[in-house]
Amino acid sequence: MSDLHELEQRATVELQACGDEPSLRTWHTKYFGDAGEVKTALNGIGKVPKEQRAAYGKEANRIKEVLNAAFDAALAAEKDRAIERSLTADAVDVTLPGRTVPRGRLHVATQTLREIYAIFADMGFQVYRTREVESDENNFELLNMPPHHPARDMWDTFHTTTPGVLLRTHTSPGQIHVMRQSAPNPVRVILPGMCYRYEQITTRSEIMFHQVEGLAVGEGITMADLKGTIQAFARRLFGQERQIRIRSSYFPFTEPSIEVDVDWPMTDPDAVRLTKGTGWLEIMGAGMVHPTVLRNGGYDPEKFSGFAFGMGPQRIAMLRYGIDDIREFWKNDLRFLQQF
Ligand code: FA5
Repeated sequence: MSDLHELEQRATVELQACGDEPSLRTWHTKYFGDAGEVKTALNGIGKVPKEQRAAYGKEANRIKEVLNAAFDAALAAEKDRAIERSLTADAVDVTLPGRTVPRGRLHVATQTLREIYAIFADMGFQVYRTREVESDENNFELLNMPPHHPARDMWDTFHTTTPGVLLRTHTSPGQIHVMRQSAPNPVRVILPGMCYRYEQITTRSEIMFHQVEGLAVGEGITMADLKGTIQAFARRLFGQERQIRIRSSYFPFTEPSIEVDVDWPMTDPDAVRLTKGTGWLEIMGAGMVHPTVLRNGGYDPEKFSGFAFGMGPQRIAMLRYGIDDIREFWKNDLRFLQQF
């Protein structure tokens, strides 16, 4: 019994002397570890004379409870003190004004693309994405431009080291992908994405630029549907007052082919430069899908017809905001980007 009381006293004094968490842990191992003194004392009950065993056991258990509770309390108090110490040592000055995070925004090209998606979504067009690295076959041949076709001169591009694999010059090869996935069901999609051309960079032409292709294939689709769709689109994007002009044109993959211009009021000081003095600016090429292309896409041209268009959102943004140089789009000059 006296050994037990000596143990209790010694353990209590040592516990009070512990000044941090590691010393508390060491104390705990010393008394409560596998070979700890409290455990040893409890195990020693067998050596106690039989008549004292009950009292010894009771006392040993009481001491175990008391020391355990004292340890828990000391550990909790030490943790509180540690928090207190860290708060005063690394004090945060809550009165300091916060650092402002510069607010980003969508690129003007992305904003224009999203406006275009929204307008066509209202007209029931789905957005369909296709690859930027294309085969010569999809970019040219299946669009009715076999090797050596003179129209290929309009669309020179960057070729990869793999023969027949190139960066697409327009979004039109997407037409082939969509048709082959959908035939013989009707389709009504737009295909936005980046295009690449090996050409002279000027204020109006870049070597990489976006296009938004449109394609509708079904039974009984006519030029009137194409005209109506383009007109509705232009009204939404440019407002009721703007006029559009449809000119005949040529593309190997549409027949007949057209180009669409938007009027640019000559009262605007930028008009002469942007429209080369004509008062009109081209925004897209379009036409009725050529029977050969329909066939390449898996549709019977006797039964199905369709229209397609391809527009340049950068040119559209230039028109709307009076951006006088297409090179601004990829310069990443914040003074330009922050205006939109
Ligand atoms: C084409 O690329 C045809 N694939 C369009 C088409 C699709 C016709 C479906 C018929 C049916 P074009 O080369 O004209 O056509 O380009 C279409 C539009 O892309 C142009 O009106 C212009 O807005 C934009 N664009 C063309 N080249 C550039 C360039 N270098 N930089 C910026 N925009 C360009």
